[in-house]
Amino acid sequence: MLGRGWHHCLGLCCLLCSVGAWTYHYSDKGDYMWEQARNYCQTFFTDMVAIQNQEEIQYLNRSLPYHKSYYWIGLRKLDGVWTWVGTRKALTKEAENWAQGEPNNRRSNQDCVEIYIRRPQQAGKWNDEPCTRRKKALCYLASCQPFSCSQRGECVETIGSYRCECYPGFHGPECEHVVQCAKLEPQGVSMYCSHPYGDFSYNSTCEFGCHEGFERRGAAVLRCLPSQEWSANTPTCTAITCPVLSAPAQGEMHCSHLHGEFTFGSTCAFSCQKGFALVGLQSRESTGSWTGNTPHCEGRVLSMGCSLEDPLDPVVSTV
Ligand SMILES: *[C@@H]1O[C@H](CO)[C@@H](O)[C@H](O)[C@H]1NC(C)=O
Ligand SMILES: *[C@@H]1O[C@H](CO)[C@@H](O)[C@H](O)[C@H]1NC(C)=O
Ligand SMILES: [Ca+2]
Repeated sequence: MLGRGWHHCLGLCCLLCSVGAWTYHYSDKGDYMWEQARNYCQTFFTDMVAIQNQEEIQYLNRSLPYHKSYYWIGLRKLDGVWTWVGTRKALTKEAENWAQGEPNNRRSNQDCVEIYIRRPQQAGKWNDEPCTRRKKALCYLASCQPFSCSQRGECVETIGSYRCECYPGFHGPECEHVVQCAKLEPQGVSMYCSHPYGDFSYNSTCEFGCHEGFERRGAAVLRCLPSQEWSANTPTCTAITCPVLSAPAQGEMHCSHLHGEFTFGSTCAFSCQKGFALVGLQSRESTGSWTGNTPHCEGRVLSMGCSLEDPLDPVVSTV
């Protein structure tokens, strides 16, 4: 179930192995004092074994050969406290696995811990021993490697293997997948996106802009969140509105609205009733604001010479 097995190892020693998993190893050539044993483990493997649970103890007891001086583990007394040397964490009451009557600290110099492998009594239990005794080094090699979990999650060692705790935005056994957000295809809005992990994926950011004469309604920047949602709704661009114009007195106004009533792109043309002359611009345009001023209509007085400004549009004098 744990995927462990015996394998041929091309190492210094033939060892307990398993593939793609946390593996146990021991020094089959020599016996070492505790410090030397730790050094051996750290040199050739990851560190000395830190016993995690009964299952692990049973596994070691079942798999390792009997050795009369037994095996060192990575537990030792530091400032009077039993400490797992790999993590520097104190031994908890629940994790204790002492043999009967241990730790007895006989002759007050028993600061290191051995595990009784295949001992006729108390097999799998611990005993405190002087650190200068010579025993086999019991080491483990971590399954987690620097590139495990695609470097997008925490790699957590387990007995037979490892598991990935992916950072937000990533998923999959090796955190190989990235969260996808909906593809953005805004209309009439200019968009510039950067995609650090893939198109419209986690942490993609899109900036929005509007064409001249238009203004943005909504967020300027959207980010794809771990929840697969965008951080805000897509903004829209609306034509800038201008003040409403009205026809001059005695005149008329005809407007064309490209994008909306009296907005950017609107054009208004002015004319006067018969008998009145337009003074000022014939049309005004919205380029975000209105060009010019509204013209006005002036009553036209016909002189004796009757010089008509517009011969095609004779003006009847009201005078
Ligand atoms: C340890 O191994 C011995 C010998 O194989 C066995 O008799 C004993 O039950 C085992 N103890 C534990 C705790 O696994
Ligand atoms: C995602 O973006 C946020 C905000 O810019 C940043 O703090 C975070 O480190 C990024 N995460 C990854 C995994 O790139
Ligand atoms: Ca003891």
